[in-house]
Formats: sequence, C-alpha cells, structure tokens
Amino acid sequence: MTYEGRSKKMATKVNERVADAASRKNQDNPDNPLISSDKLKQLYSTMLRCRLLEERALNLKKQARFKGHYYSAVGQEAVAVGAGIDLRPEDTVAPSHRDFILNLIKGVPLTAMFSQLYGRSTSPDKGRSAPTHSGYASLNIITPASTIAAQACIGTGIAMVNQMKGNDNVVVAFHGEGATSLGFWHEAMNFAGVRNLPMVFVCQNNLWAESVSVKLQTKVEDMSIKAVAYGFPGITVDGNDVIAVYRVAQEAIVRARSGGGPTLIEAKTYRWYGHSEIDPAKYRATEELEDWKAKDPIAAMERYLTGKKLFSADWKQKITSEFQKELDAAIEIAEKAPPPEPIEALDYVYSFDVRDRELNRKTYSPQF
Ligand SMILES: Cc1ncc(C[n+]2csc(CCOP(=O)(O)OP(=O)(O)O)c2C)c(N)n1
Repeated sequence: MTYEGRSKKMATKVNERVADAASRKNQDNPDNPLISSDKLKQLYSTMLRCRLLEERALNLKKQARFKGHYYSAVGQEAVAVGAGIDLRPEDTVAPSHRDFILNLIKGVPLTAMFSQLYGRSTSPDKGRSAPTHSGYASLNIITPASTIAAQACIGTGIAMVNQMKGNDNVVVAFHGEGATSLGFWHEAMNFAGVRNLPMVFVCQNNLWAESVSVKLQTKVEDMSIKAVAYGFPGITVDGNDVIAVYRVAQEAIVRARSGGGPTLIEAKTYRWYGHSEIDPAKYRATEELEDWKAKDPIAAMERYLTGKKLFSADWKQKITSEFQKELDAAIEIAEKAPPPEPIEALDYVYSFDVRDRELNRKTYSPQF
C-alpha cells in the first residue's frame, strides 16, 4: 500500500471510532450525542473568555504596557479549548509561544498570568520568561521555550515518567505546523511512537510560520500524514469547529490514558493577526484573511447553540462584562506589583558560592 494510502487508512480508522462514539447517545442529554448541553455551553464560554483575554493582552502590548512580544492566537481558540478543556490538573501541557490561553483553560489564576506578562515579582517565575513564555508548575504547564518544537521533546520525557510510574496522566503538546519541519519534533514523535507514550501532539496548522507559507515548508497537504512514519494514528480536523476538535481530542486522550499510545491531531485553523504585534502580515492576501474570519470559531458556535436554543445575547453580555471585570482586576494587580529584585535573577541558576563571584566580578578573588 502507498504511503498516502496507509495514512488515509489510519485516519479513517480513527474517524470511524469517533463516529462510533458520536453515535452513542449521551445519557444526560439524548438530543446531543456524547456532549451535554452544559459542556457545549462551557466550550463556547471558554472560547469567548480566551478571545477577550487575547484581545486585551494584544492591546496592552500595543500600548507598550509590558515589554517583549505578544503572539496572539485570536482565530485559533477552538483548538486550545477543544483539546485542553477536559485535561486534569495532573495532565501535562507542553505549549508553544502562541498558547498563552492554555493557562486560562487549565485554570491558572488571571493574576498570575498578567503578572507573567508584566514580568512582575508576583509572577510564578519572577519575570524570567516574560511575557508569553508562561508556565505553571502546580498545574503541570511546562514553560515554553523560544526554541520551536523543544517542548514536544520535553513532553515525551514527562510522558515516559508517567508511563514508568504507571499512572494514567497524559501529556498534550501544542505547536504550529512550522514545528513539524524541525528535527526536534520528529525525534519527539519517533520516541513517543517507539515507547507507546501516553501523549497527544496537537498541531495547530494556521498556514503560516512567521512569514513562511506552509507550502514552502512541506510537500504534504495534511500534517497528520506525518504520523505514519512513526507508527501511530494521525487525524486532521477542522480547527475552527470546537466540537469536532473536542471529540477527536477526547478520543486521543482516552486512548493515551488507557495505554493505547500517542496520536497526532492536525487542526486546520488561522491566526487573524500577524506573527507578533509588530508584524503587519503583508505576506498574506486580504481575501485569505477575510475567508478565515468568516469561519470565526466563536461566531460558528453561537449559531450552533442558537439552533439548540442554548444561546442568548444577554448570556454573552453577562460572560463578557464579568470577565472584563476580572481582567481589569488582574491587570491592575500586575501593573501595581513591583518588578523582581535584580539579584533574584541569579536564584535557581547559580549556587551561593558562584553567586558571590558573579555579583562581585570586579573584586572577586578565589579562595583556595
Ligand atoms: C528552532 C527555532 N527556529 C526558528 C525560530 C524563530 N521562530 C519563532 S516562532 C516561528 C514560527 C513558528 O511557526 P509555527 O510552528 O507554525 O507556529 P505559529 O507561530 O504559526 O503558531 C519561528 C520560525 C525559533 N524560535 N526556534
């Protein structure tokens, strides 16, 4: 069988299982296969809160209220929400630079998130990885590194630890399609496949890696096909359909938890803004952006919920105004918090002896 044929067969198998599961009626709500009304509403409200957070953070950056860059995920919210919403605190998220909202989804307090953006002493890592390279140890969110795809490798190490300990925790690694062109990513995929690790790779294919089109990065149309080389399922899903992402991710997570090994999910989506706040994204056509804006995952879910009589403008307004107040409060705390003391930069880096040397470089004389 050809390479494409094998991959399609694998993807079809996964599709069949998803369809099977979907056809079983949800006992809580027989009108909605698998997903309860509460879950549907939670998927929507979480996407909305992610959008509000992203827009606010980007605007603060544009006003130069904090330093560094901001990599907005506006337009892509359905992927992080669909794949991340039901993760347990013990599950690990291995994020990339565009995944700040995963912190919100996994339950990191907003005060910690904004303190991180502002690099304040109140941030979990005392400003070391500001602004968006934001991790949170107690909820098992690895701090992203700038090095693309690096976190996928670190994620495999954590998945291996989970496997050795015999627990049922999973690791979900998020990255862009650009990451799939890097050696790190292939090493992580290979290792996860060989060891049958409890892991899910979520590739957010937004068509651009900075200014490089996906067509200049890889000859394959679907990134999911790359899983074939590593012997585990790959599946492509509409990344602007939060229900589709949720179903596919649930299936992959359940399989990983129960010893069935890794899955690669490719979610096709789009970032509305430039790579970071300084990028006007002139390399892409206006029509392309407009086409994708018409596929806004949040508006699509509003239409879906309206059809199910689960949506009202008042409800949306209530979520919006309550969350804006929470954002105001967290931003105020971050803005008022002091920066870390310069000397704290040496904590966790140098032992105390070496610290003395570093602090007194001009006068230091070694003691023998
Ligand atoms: C190893 C490495 N190469 C290049 C860069 C510079 N860089 C930062 S983000 C980025 C684009 C990544 O694209 P993708 O993985 O598709 O994620 P997206 O930004 O689209 O979310 C690049 C090339 C880097 N940080 N690390």
